Amino acid sequence: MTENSYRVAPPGFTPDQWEEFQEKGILVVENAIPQEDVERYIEAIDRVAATDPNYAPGKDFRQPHCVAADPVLSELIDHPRHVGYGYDLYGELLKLHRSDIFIRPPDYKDESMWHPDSPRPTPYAVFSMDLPLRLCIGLWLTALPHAGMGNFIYMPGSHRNQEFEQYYTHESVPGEVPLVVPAGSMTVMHCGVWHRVDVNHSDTIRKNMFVSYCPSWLWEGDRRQCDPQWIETLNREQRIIMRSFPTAHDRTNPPAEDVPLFLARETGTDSDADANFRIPLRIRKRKTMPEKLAS
Ligand SMILES: O=C(O)CCC(=O)C(=O)O
Repeated sequence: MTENSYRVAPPGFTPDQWEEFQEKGILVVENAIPQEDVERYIEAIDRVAATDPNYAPGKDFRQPHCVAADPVLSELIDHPRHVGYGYDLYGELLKLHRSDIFIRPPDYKDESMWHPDSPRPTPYAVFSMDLPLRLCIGLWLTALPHAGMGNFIYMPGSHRNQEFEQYYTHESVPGEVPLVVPAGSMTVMHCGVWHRVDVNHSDTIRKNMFVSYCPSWLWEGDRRQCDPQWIETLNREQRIIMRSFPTAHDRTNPPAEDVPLFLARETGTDSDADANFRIPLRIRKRKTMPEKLAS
């Protein structure tokens, strides 16, 4: 494969977004998803739910590893609308950590209490204070014009705290923000942001998806290995980002054919300008976006 046949990394954080993300731990991008995609994703969610023996209409539903559950959802693995945010943080070792469908029906009682994303007893922040080791993209497919609709509720700036007085309660906290957004909005969230889920007193069924990314050496959150036949259906970047490896060693040392994942956005090349070109591409260091900003 020649360099030209690799894809350039899709856009990620703008400088303003990166500043806001560092301050609040979350970005809310309204109208990020076109209406036709909102409709396609809702149809796919409904197809997946309809064939799941655990789904009952009117009941709460969560489907992990949803990118493998329907071909329309597989496109979320490397979707240019959001994959660049993950690539900015995890660079050439980007991996899809987990993907979930959520259906929060009327009368949903906030089972999801205040928490940051796992792990909890020894959070990732113990090791990585500034950069999240998980980045969660939220795709909000139902209009949420007010609170009390099973909204996602978060505490801006809380990604800097490993303790939270209301942890594992449903208590309302001064400063909390219920996500009130039009259908087709996207969130980009640091895994350390404390959040909970609101009750749903409306007659609207809230449907959304989470697609999370991490470095490839971190354990994936919703699978061990992927079905090889499903992997065959994916494009090159999707296959790489799923990181479905036969050996644990591959997690830290991906095979040569998986490098580069993407070409650099700024230069269209597979290496940093100041790289050590004596080193084989497979193991040549490449900077992530925060490293580039710092250098
Ligand atoms: O249903 C939701 O909005 C979020 C669920 C949740 O808190 C989580 O998966 O960590």
